Amino acid sequence: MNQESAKLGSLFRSLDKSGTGRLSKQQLKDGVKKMKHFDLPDSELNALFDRMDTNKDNQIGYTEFISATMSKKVATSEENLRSAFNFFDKVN
Ligand SMILES: [Ca+2]
Repeated sequence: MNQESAKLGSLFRSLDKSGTGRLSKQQLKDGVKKMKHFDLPDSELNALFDRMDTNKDNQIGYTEFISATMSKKVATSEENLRSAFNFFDKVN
C-alpha cells in the first residue's frame, strides 16, 4: 500500500462513523459538508456517489472508495473532491 492509499484509508475510516466498512450516501455527504471552503451541491454528491458505487449496492465499500479516488479517469468534480479530501485529512 502506498502512502496515498494509506491516507485515503484513514480518511475512509474517519467518514465511516458507524465502523461498518462501508459508506452510505448520507455518510459521504456529512463528511463532505464538514469540509470548510468546499461546497458541492447535493446533485453533484449524488452523481459522485453513483459513480463510486460500482456494484450498485447503495454503499461505498473501501475498495470502491480507493479505486474511485485513485482513478486516473476522474471527472472534474472527483478531482475537486480529492483535493478536499486532502484538505480534510490535514485538519483532522
Ligand atoms: Ca458499492
